[in-house]
Amino acid sequence: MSSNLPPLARAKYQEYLDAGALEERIKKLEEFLSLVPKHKATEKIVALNKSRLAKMKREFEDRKQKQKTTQKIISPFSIKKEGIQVILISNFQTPGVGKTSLLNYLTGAAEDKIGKFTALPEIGIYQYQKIRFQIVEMPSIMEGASDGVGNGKEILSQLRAADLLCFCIDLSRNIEEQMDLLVYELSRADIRINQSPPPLTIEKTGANKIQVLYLTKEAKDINRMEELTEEIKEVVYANGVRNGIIKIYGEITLDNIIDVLTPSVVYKKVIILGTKGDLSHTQEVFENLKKSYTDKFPIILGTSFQKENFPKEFGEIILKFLKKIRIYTMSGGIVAQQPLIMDLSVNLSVRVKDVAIKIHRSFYESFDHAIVIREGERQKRKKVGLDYILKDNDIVEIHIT
Ligand SMILES: Nc1nc2c(ncn2[C@@H]2O[C@H](COP(=O)(O)OP(=O)(O)OP(=O)(O)O)[C@@H](O)[C@H]2O)c(=O)[nH]1
Ligand SMILES: [Mg+2]
Repeated sequence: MSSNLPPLARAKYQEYLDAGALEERIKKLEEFLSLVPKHKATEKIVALNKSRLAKMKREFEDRKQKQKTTQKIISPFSIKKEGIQVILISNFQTPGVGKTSLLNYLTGAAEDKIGKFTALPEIGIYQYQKIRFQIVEMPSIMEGASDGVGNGKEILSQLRAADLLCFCIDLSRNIEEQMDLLVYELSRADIRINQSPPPLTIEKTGANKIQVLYLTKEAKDINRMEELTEEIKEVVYANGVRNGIIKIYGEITLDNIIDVLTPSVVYKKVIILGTKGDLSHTQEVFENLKKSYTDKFPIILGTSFQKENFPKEFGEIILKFLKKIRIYTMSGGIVAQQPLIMDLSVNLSVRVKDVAIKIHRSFYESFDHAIVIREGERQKRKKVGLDYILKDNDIVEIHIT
């Protein structure tokens, strides 16, 4: 153990080494990590032990899963997804931030529940241009939620399945306290906020060694590459991987490696909604909220349900942020009322091919050509092939042979 560590951390490490049961070992190692100061000299120790921790947690989850398979009960916190799922969440220590008010404003589904404590999820459907958004108010989460306090595990597990999360922050109260708790508990539940999955893959192989390959110009430009390669190998090894190829496509950190090795990590889009913007001094607080959090949260909105001040184009904001586009299919000259929602984030573009497959594979297999109608273009109507790149609001008619 390095002499860079404070005595308390060293003592905790010893407790970890002495601990018997897996759960106890996990706990001690987590406590150890929280006691290690974060700087250059401790970076590697932290990464190595995080990797060990991830491995132990995986083993622990596997064991639990095996025990559970026989006794499956449906949790009241688990919501079946319908349309684009948007979850409203807040900090229990700041009650009544206005989630039910927001749910009711968008969906009309909770008039008589405003001002009452929400203990179980409330659901409503918000329609925006024929697109269905399922708005779910989750009970607020408290300190220790990620350890299961206050149904925390069930709530966080539903958050992991959502398309979008809205942190609802009361602007008339301490915003740091509210933000800190949400960010902390989500991070402990392996929910990464507004991050893309890291540009790397880890494949297990038969060969008895760990190989690290830098495959793009950006990856090759990483400075201190040799040192990093050694560190990556150690971290991967500590995670129990003895042979494999690590392919790197861009700039990465050791934490990214651990994330890829941790199957429970999910990447979620999160926006912040400041509420009660009608109360005094909230304008100033809202400005602070924006200033402190824009780096990590590109969308921060100020709202007031008292004054019915809320973006009319909320659906539009969500679609853009989630990189989703609308495609209207046409058949025999009749345009469908409801658009198909296509995901731009997967391949960075949506092609006629993707739409054909989404409608039905047979449209792709027997494809002949497609007609695309696009408003505002000089040539409004075009005959195109499978690889044609589509834009938001395009109308597409697929012809088969
Ligand atoms: N001044 C003001 N009060 C609001 C606003 N939005 C909600 N409130 C009030 O805040 C109280 C709590 O609102 P709820 O919508 O029930 O809050 P919640 O977040 O659902 O609360 P929990 O479910 O208990 O977590 C109610 O009395 C609302 O009328 C607002 O924009 N301005
Ligand atoms: Mg509520």
